[in-house]
Amino acid sequence: MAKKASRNSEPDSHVGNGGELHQTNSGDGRLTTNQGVPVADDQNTLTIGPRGPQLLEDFILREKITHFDHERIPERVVHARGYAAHGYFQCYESNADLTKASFLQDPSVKTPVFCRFSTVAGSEGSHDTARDVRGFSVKFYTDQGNYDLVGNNIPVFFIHDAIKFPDLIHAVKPAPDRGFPQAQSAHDTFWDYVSLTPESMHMLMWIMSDRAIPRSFRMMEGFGVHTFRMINAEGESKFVKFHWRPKLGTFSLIWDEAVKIGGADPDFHRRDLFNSIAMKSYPEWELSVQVFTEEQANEFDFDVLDPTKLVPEELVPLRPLGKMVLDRNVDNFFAETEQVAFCPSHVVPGIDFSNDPLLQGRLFSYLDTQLSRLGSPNFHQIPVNKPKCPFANFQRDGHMQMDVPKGRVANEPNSLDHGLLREDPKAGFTSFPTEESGQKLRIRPKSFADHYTQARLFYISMTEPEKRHIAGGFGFELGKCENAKIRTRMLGHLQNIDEGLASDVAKALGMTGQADKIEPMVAVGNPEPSEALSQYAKAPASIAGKKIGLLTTDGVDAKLYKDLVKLAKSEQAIVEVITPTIGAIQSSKGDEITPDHFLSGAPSCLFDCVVIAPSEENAAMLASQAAAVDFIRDAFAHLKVIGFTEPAAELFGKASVATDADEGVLEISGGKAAEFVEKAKQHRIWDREPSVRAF
Ligand code: HDE
Repeated sequence: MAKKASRNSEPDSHVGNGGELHQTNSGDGRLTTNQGVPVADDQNTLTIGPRGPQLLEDFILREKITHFDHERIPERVVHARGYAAHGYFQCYESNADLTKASFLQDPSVKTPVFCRFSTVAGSEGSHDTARDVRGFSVKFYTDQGNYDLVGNNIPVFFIHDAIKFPDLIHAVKPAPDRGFPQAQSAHDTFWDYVSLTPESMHMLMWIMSDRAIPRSFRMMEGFGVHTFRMINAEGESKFVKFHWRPKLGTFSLIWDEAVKIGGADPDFHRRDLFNSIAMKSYPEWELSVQVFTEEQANEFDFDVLDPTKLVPEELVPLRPLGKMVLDRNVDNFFAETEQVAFCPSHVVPGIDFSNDPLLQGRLFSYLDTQLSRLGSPNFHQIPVNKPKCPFANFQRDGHMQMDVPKGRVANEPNSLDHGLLREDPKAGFTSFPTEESGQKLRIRPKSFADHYTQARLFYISMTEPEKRHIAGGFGFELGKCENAKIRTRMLGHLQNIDEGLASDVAKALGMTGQADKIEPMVAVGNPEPSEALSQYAKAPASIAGKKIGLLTTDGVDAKLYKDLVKLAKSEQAIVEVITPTIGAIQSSKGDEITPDHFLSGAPSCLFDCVVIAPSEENAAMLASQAAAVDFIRDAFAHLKVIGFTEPAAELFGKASVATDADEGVLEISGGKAAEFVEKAKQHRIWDREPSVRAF
């Protein structure tokens, strides 16, 4: 019996209708104006005669067009391009010893969350795979109010002080005269700025590493970056650093792959998140904290208030708090993902700030930006921003007031409303009473002066492929700088970080021996490597959450197809079928298979590992397609595991890839699909890399 395999890559609707936020425009199915007037004709404007002039009195036309004219709001000045989902957070056990934050007390409670991932520099319509930091923002709707943990996928930042942020962002955004380049740091203004700002060096190492080109939001770590405080019911405070760890492991793209995906599927990351939630393969992260006292912090050889520094896990291990699961796509991108307003100042009792100067500046900036972006101090009334616990105060009026507050009184204290709303000195938010004294100064603490030791720590903690990619990243970006002075200045900084790295980058640029001499303000330390900083030293051997691309034709080997689908399912991965055209094909047993992609729309960069298995009859036709040749060539250059069946040999010849090139190219005819899947768990064949690119 012919079975029909359906496409699994593009669910046309998503599961888990939010319900609460979802509204149709009219209750009874009739199309109406915004005033509720039923519309008789929504296709034709009111005119005098069939070919005559239009009438200004057409309120239906004017309402529709006016609303359309005002559909856009300012995009976020940074993190404009983002994607989000709903889910929940659940702690593993009570953390009452550490914090009184209510959502961290009871493991039976699921706290709703809304989580938005973003790139920083690109505008809303830019592509997902740009080299950039990724935002990692989580809004916890706790029963003590909303808590926003607004972090990044990199644990440090470029600058010490918020006063520098506009300059940093102006430097990375398109140049003001010409309006390009878009979503890129590979240009003169960025590298000029950071090379004149040595505190950026540690962050630059992360940005040039694979961390800045994640494989998926689902495979990305997150960090709170700053040092925060947690306070327990006894009023004791500890410092904490927040970490999110993805259950699937942390994986990245190869730079050439990221560039090609940018063209082939600019929505690569958002599609990946949407589809995996729609298929009920819910992404999950573990939230942990590093906990330390002020006394411990005083012993570290860096300042925990300096956001360009991390606390190595060898110094303070991670304490797991709980897990976040994202299990529901948004119902409406604009209403939820665009209108969500995160503010680091949204904290709850039990969580407090440190004096990190960057954090302090952020506490002002986010509330301010929501006022211009969303246009009103009532943005907390937008459903996605609204607390899910009761909230009430005497704030009134303003643009777009959605509530109808009742009563004569809008002031506090008062004796007229029978004392309905009162402060709660016991359970209300109180700031940790730190002792503060000193002169009023505009000055940088000396304890922030070491710009190179942790940059070195990061570099020496990388595996060989990760080191190569960092050198390649610097080479590519600096190669795009027209001004040679910027390149020699950056080479000078790199020499202070690691001589080997500086020499590799100089080689990549063809500028050996041309580094400036840059004197560090304090002696650069010689730290021990920290394995936790490397992605690949701790990568799980797994294809969970990944995609196998099966390039095939009519007549595909039925057993191979079936085996691959079955194996993938058991490993929580998926198979997507690519054929020269998009119409249904038949397997060798006559089963009908609807392909997920047609060849020229699905280059191999969109998949984690690939199988090339044309039928005997169609092998020559496939070998005549340039896109099929590129498919193999790129898969090989992107270090992927490639499985093939015998008829694919001609295609390999055209791509100049030997069928026995290395352990990652496997003949899998005759029921050997399991061998392919086992090998694909390695993710990439790193040993292949030196043979396909210098850096
Ligand atoms: Fe942000 N940042 N930022 N930032 N940031 C914004 O707020 C700002 C910084 C981060 O998904 C803006 O609502 C200043 C560090 C994320 O909606 C704005 C400084 C970290 C998001 C703003 C920083 C972040 C933003 C723009 C230096 C990691 C996206 C739109 C003091 C810990 C939130 C908006 C979302 C967004 C200001 C530095 C993370 C303008 C002034 C460090 C994830 O308010």
